[in-house]
Parts: sequence; C-alpha cells; structure tokens
Amino acid sequence: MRIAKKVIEALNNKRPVVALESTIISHGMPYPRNVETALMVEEVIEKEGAVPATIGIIDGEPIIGMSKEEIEEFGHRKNIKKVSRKDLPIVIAKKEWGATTVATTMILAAKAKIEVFVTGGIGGAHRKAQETFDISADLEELENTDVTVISSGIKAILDIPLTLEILETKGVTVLSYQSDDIADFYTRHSHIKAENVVSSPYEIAEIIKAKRDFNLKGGILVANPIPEEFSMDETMMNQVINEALFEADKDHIKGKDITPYLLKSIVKKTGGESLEANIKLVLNNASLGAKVARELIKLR
Ligand code: PSU
Ligand code: MN
Repeated sequence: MRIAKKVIEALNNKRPVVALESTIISHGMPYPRNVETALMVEEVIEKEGAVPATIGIIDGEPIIGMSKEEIEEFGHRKNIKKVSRKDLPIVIAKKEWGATTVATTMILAAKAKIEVFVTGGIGGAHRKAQETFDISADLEELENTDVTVISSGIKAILDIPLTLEILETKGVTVLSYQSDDIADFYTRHSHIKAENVVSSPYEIAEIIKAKRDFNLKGGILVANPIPEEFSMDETMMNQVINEALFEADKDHIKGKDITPYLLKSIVKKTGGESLEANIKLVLNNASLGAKVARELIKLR
C-alpha cells in the first residue's frame, strides 16, 4: 500500500483525515465533471481543516491519498475495474488499475487507520433482492469494518426499507443527520422514518468513540440528506427511476453493472439535473465528514 506523505504526517500528528472512494469518479459520473467534483471534494475537506485521502488502485498497488494527476487519470482512463472486496486480490495480483467501491475503500481506509470516509450513496439491497439476492457487499463491510461512512443514505434506486432491515440484522449503527426521514440520495424527503436522528458532528463523534471504546466491530452509517435547495422533485424522480429500472431489466443488466448503468441512465433522463444533485450532495457530505473527523480527534 502507498500512503501519501501528507496522510502519514496527519495520522502521526493526530490530525483529522477523511477517506474518499474512486468508483464514484470512474463509474459514477461522466468526465470531466467527475474529476472536477473529486478535486472540489478534497478542497472542501481541506478548508474544514482535515486532510483528504482519495483511495484507488494503480498498477495493483492500493493508493491512500491519490495526487491530483492520479485523480485526473482515474477520471478519463478507460477500463478501470470496479473493485469490490472479492475483486481486490485479483486486481493486486494482476497489477491492474482499480476503482474502489464503498466496501473496498472501507477495507483500505481501515488498514491505513483512517476512521472517517465520505461518499455519495452506499450500495444496498436492490429492488427484488428477495429473489435476485443482489445485495451490495457494502453492507457486509459495514458489518465488519471499523469505518464511519458519511453518505446521503441509501440510493433511491434501491429497496430502502429492505436495506435498513439488513443493516439492522448486521448490527450497523445508522444515524440520520438533522432529518426525521432517512436520506434517499436525490431528494430531501424519503418518507421513511429514521430511527436515530443526530444533530451535530460532535454527537456523531461521541457515538463513534463509544462504539470503538467498547470494541464493537463494524461501521457506522451516517445518512446526510441533500440540502433542500438542491433536492430533486420526488414525483419526477420516482418516474425516472422506474423507467431506468424497467430498461435495465429489458437490457439484461446484472450484477456490478447495474448501479453504474442506472446512475448514467438517470443523468440522461433528467437532462443532467441528477448529476448536479449528486455533486452537491457529495460536497455537502465532505463538509460534514471533515467536521466529524475533527470532533473525533478532539474527543480523543
Ligand atoms: N454512490 C454514488 N456513485 C457511485 C457509487 C455510490 O453516488 O458510483 C458506487 C459506490 O462505490 C458503491 C457502489 O460502493 O456504487 C455500489 O455498487 P454495488 O451496488 O454493485 O455494490
Ligand atoms: Mn450487486
């Protein structure tokens, strides 16, 4: 593993560090907006007084803290593999480039001793997962790996209540940030009640610390809803998502290709509006993640 110098220094000096994933760069957004967003996210984190560490795999080597040039390359290079836990040994052995999903970013962040990780939305149980068993490895990782994931909750393309049931079974602590509804990515109101609402980065840090001090393994999921001013129209989004799901089914899209396919299709159907929302929510998560990382350091 190659850990960037600024990240090593921050960790050694007990300064806050925030991990970032790379699947959102290479499979989640089109070039060049993906690169612009990844760099803006890093800036937001720096402005909040934390050190960003974008994680990806280059020539089989996991990189904790990619350079601007590496992020740029990740943004436009063709055929970068989407790497979940199961793919990690293959990409390392074959010395390939790999974009890390939430699951793999958690694994690598934990190995580097980074406790807070910011993304857009996590993977979860797809609709009809009761029949297809298509449940993201992100949920298994949240069960087992000691990293807090700051996200805009569970993507609306998924089955949110089913995903929450699975998270409960796995003992994953789920916190809704300043919202009675659990965040569903594109819109502010999912109409699905959150069990635990938290009101400040300090409160989140206290809960992380309690989980760690008590040696309870596993992650914490923070669901931070998209700010009201960027929230999309619910009725329109439901329709667009249903159309995209119908077409994915018709085109026999399966497995790891489903999430990138749906995100792309939704961007097209909303005339790019969903991409803007996606960017805004990630930036908002970056700000919260940096604050949580800072509070956590203070508590320790
Ligand atoms: N959220 C986004 N864009 C993305 C993803 C999440 O806003 O591209 C990616 C994450 O890397 C997540 C993955 O881990 O989608 C989930 O894929 P799957 O459902 O195949 O596990
Ligand atoms: Mn899947």
